[in-house]
Amino acid sequence: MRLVILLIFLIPAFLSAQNIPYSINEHGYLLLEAENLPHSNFWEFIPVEAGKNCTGTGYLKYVGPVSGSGHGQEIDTDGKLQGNPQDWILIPVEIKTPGRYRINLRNHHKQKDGDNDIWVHIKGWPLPVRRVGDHAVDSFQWLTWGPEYTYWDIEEPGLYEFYIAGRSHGFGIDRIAIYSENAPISLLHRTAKTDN
Ligand SMILES: [Ca+2]
Repeated sequence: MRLVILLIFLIPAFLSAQNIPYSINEHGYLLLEAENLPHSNFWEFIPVEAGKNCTGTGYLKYVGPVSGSGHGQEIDTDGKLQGNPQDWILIPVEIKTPGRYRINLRNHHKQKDGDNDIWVHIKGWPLPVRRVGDHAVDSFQWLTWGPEYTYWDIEEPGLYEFYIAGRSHGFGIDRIAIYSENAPISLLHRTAKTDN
């Protein structure tokens, strides 16, 4: 009986720790709070502060090693700057409708430059890996550069493991959007309760 009671408590905890495949909704997008995803200790959970325009319970800030060195490395043609896959934020997504997919990050950082970018890619997808970023200071907003030239033309339905790999210290991720190019972006942004 004790074992049964123990399992009743442990099974939900076990399941919630799994990174199960996510689905693209009927409008063509997926929206996640970054802090709900499994992450290594290269990512620090920062709880939401009163008055801050952050959604969910907070955000994840990258505190791991710095990779790449500034301008001239908008792309990683060798795929060697993403570090260990165990430190990536992984988002497994079931894609049912082929098409062009993009990723956007509602982010936070404190400098105009130096802590303002990050790598995004799909596991096993051909190189290069591209970096995306933002120039806003101490605010929560979607990326200001990167999504326009970072996309994946997915031709076959299946499971695709999108990932985010740290690049600069202090880059925080509040929300993650993965969406079909055909998804109405205005609808995507309205779903954030305090969006900008
Ligand atoms: Ca969040």
